[in-house]
Amino acid sequence: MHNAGLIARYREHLPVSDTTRIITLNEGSTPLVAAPALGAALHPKLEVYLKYEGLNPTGSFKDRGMTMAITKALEEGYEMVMCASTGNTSASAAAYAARAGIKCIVLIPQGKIALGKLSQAMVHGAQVIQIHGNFDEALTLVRKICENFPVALVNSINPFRIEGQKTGAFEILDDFGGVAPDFQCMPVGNAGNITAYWKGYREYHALGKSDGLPRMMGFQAAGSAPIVLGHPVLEPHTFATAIRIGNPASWKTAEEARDQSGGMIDMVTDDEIRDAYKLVARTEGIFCEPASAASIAGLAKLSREGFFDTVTPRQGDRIRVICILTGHGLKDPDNAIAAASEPYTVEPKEEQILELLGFSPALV
Ligand code: AN7
Repeated sequence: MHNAGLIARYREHLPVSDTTRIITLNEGSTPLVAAPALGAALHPKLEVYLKYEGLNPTGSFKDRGMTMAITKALEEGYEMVMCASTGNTSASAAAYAARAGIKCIVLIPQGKIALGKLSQAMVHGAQVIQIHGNFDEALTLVRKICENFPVALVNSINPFRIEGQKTGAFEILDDFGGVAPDFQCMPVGNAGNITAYWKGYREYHALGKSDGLPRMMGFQAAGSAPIVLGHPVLEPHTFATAIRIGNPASWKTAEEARDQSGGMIDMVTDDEIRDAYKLVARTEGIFCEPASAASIAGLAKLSREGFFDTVTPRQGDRIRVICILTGHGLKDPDNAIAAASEPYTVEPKEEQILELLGFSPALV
């Protein structure tokens, strides 16, 4: 079936009318990839699936929310949108605003944005403003400006963003024929996405389109873990810059998702994230950005700690876990190269290459 975007696919569940002009890049309907090798490497009871959100048009899950936010901004007559961003929101907002023919302003923390994301915002013609400050400070400024001027705020405090993003849960349930997974693991930054998924899961369940609800497991980076610590972090740090957020806007609804689902919000160290980032790339051939790997790092941590030893699967004999891989690995080439070993450099001579491969030229 032709994918005409998630508003077309889930129109009946979204606040659009027949006359709404839909701004879409045919986002959504991303692959849910079975990850048997990864699952086996973590815990024998696990059946792991990866929701590969990096395959959205601008390379992250933000496109789900942005198709709705830009569509509604246009419908409401705005000619300018604005966001604070750790990178992916700005890339997505810039692309959808370009498609809608409206102006986009992005506020980003200087020097803390992965190269791919910055290049996207720039190439799509957004006005990029770097601040000597962090994401939380940028968001405070954006909120204030959008309150007082005719500019639509397209961060995830915009309820239309959450509406669009909840479709990720619909897709997972549709892929499984209405059987809810046991657990969903995902990174938590500003906490919009965990809020959105939980909303999506609950809505499908209420409509009888799902046989249950997953337990929501959110993971913050240890240097940026306000929800785990129970207080804002003034100077958040982590190499997973997408989730370098110290005071999440959707803090309360993230806690609701956790508590209502019987889940948890925990933290993982940068080393754990880095290991998970390499593990999924090498065992499953899936390249996600560091923040996304927090979901797998969290799953690995729980597996190691014996969390799953006493869990009874909802169905069958294995525990079904979805990890949301929120962004594509190509977003952040610097961290990819830093996490790998240097390539060899040789003369264009067969012997030199054979030597590296451990093949003996004498045998030819
Ligand atoms: C790859 O782009 O906040 O908990 O400004 O880019 O919904 O914030 C990005 C967040 C996870 C966290 N994974 O999601 C931004 C921004 C990736 C991300 C998150 C982000 P939320």
